[in-house]
Amino acid sequence: MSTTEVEYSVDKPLNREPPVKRLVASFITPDDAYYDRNHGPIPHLSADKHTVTVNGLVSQPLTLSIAQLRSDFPQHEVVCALQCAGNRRHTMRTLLKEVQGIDWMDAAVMNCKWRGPRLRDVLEKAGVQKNREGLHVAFGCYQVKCQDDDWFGGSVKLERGLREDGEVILALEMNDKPLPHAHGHPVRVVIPGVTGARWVKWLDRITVQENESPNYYQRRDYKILPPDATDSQSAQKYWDKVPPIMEMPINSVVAVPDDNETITLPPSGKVEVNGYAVPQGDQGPVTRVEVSGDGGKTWVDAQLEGSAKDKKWCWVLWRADVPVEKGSGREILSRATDAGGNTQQEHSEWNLRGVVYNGYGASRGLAVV
Ligand SMILES: Nc1nc2c(c(=O)[nH]1)N[C@H]1C(S)=C(S)[C@@H](COP(=O)(O)O)O[C@H]1N2
Ligand SMILES: [Mo]
Repeated sequence: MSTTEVEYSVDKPLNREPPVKRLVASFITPDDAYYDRNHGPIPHLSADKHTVTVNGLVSQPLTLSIAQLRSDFPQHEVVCALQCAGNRRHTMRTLLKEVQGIDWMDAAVMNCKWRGPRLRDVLEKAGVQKNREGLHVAFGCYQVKCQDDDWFGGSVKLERGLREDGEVILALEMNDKPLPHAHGHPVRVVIPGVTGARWVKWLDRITVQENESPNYYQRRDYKILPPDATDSQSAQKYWDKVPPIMEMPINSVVAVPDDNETITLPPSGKVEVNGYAVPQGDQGPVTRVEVSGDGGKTWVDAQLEGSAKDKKWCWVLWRADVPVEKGSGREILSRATDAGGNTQQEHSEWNLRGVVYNGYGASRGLAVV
């Protein structure tokens, strides 16, 4: 571990997002528009030397090389959105009340093609226990220390990890190339529909166990605390009681125009608006996006672009021509609905860590001239 070459540090990890306009320019997010979210340094691991150990409640513990992960199992491809639970925290903080955490705007999300063996095939090979009820599958990375723990880990219910239509994979490739170092090279977990914190990068351990991952980022972070947890002290009593965030909610954002822009109104009286929308957990795809230029009094249906309509786990990019009156302080809102019938509400409830904000998408402070 001490010999691993690393970039950045425990004290100053790499955390950044692209401009949201650049993000919505492409259905598959290109490598120069990936967001980065790290709780520690980025290790540079060798695909020739790295191994993943599979242990715990399995009859045949395994240690697999990257070559084995590639050649001993069918490779599965899935296109899906990866989102940090802190995406849109800035909106919760400015619209509702101050929260704790990095000031993510609307772009801590990406939509990529991932490829690698299915978790279920790897666990079957390890002889996963037949009575699966109540068990968890935990993912670990012991390569580098993190800010609040000595390692990084997360878990999901074993049933979720094994579901045939759940499409959980151990990704070796992202957008047809080996994973970049910053995004988990040589292997990371991909769990479509589930929050990014469980998509462990630089994966080196998979454990079938009776309890959730004991890691800090499963037990003491990435939870929606109730509103009376108003500071770190009043939060204490809730950490053990509140479940970890798993499935991400229905969401959308307005990317173009961006906040505080000046727009010249075309003769049509309508402004061209673009954004993205993501479905809730496994209830995709997004089936409808509505947009309002008058504070929610009237809504127009957006066109959902490209091939996303039938893709369950993806985001959709959308566009609409929306009537807006001239003046300052104008606002454009968006509201998404998915195949499961989930629809965004105007606001979501405040929580101390500012996670999972999914009120209406919005661009505010527009000057329409
Ligand atoms: N080993 C490890 N895996 C990790 C993290 C981390 O800090 N260390 N961050 C998690 C979080 S909180 C998110 S949102 C995603 C971010 O993935 P990305 O940096 O590829 O965008 O990775 C997850 N996997
Ligand atoms: Mo995250």
